[in-house]
Amino acid sequence: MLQIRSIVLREVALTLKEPFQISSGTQSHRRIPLVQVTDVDGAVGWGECTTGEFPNYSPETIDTAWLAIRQWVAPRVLGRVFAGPEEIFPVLDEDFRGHNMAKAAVEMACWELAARKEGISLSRKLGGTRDAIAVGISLGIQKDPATLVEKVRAAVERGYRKVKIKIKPGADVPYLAAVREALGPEAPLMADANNAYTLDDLDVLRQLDAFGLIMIEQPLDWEDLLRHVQLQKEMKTPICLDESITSPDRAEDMIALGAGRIVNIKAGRVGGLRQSLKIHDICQRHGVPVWCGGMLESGVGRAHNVALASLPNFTLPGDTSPSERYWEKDIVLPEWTMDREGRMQVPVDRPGMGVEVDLNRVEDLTVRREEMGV
Ligand code: OSB
Ligand code: MG
Repeated sequence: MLQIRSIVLREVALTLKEPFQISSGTQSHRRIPLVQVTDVDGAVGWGECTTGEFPNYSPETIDTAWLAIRQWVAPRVLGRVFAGPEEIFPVLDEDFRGHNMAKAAVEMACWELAARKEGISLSRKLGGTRDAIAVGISLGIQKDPATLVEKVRAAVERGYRKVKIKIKPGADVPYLAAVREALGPEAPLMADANNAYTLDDLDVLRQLDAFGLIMIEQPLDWEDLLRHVQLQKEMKTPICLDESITSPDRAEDMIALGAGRIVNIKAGRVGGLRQSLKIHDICQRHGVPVWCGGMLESGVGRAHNVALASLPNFTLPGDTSPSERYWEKDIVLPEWTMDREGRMQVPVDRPGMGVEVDLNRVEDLTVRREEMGV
């Protein structure tokens, strides 16, 4: 049984070690909403809202999520008796469109609480089977190909199992050509366009086939499956969808239509862990591999990603880099680490998310706080 008594929403301000540029914008700082839920027995769970500051990735932002949690999400969850966290999403879904990241932040905190209370890891609560996960890195757009080559080289030397390179028109073919040339045919590379192309760019996109990429992520518009179908027919490189997959139905559509061959699962984007598990299962049934995306999360969101990535059909390395890739100091203890072979341990022997929130540090970094309770 799960009954939440209070929800504390905090916005923490963190500075990235280096600015992160994607085709639709650059971030150097992160404003991160954290959710702390407490149940009627005093048990606690943590979640992170993966919204950005601007609506350039999805329509949601930090501020719309804050409003949605206060106005619509919290009132549906507080005080209500659920058999378990899997019952939360359906309640949040009823006559309540969109706001997936706001819904997910609270839903995920409840999963964490439930796992902690049962004394099992979040990984095992979700059906995870791995003790360690293979880790990739996502590199932002760089000022020139030479700079990118050095970043990719350093990432491969550090042990990352997959290097994702952000691309956009004007920073694509010569950049990827330089990297492939310098790192050789075996380097595990992929590209992510964050919707930057249209079918008018077919010539450029077809040239990407020459680079032996593991996949190209979200080349076309986020609401567009049909043009991805057309593009996948024209390209050898598997298309992976990120922004387009907002629900289990969209994943089914992708598979049925042939709009892509791989799915990037981000729990925030799809409304939480229940929806993520459904997408995982659908893809597994169809032989479609999935991997865990990232949204430059703090150690809290990362914990959820690590747990999710421990499920069996997460067969490709995720954007689940260790804390040191993003922050001088993370907000959890211990921090997330990766060995020289690009492996991250899943904390299966610790209850819940397996790390503790550094509350003093969180208080220091908090710029806004709101408590909701029954
Ligand atoms: O498209 O995967 C993306 C970050 C912000 C917005 C969109 C994306 C990303 C990343 C970051 O690629 C991956 C990470 O968290 O390391
Ligand atoms: Mg992406």
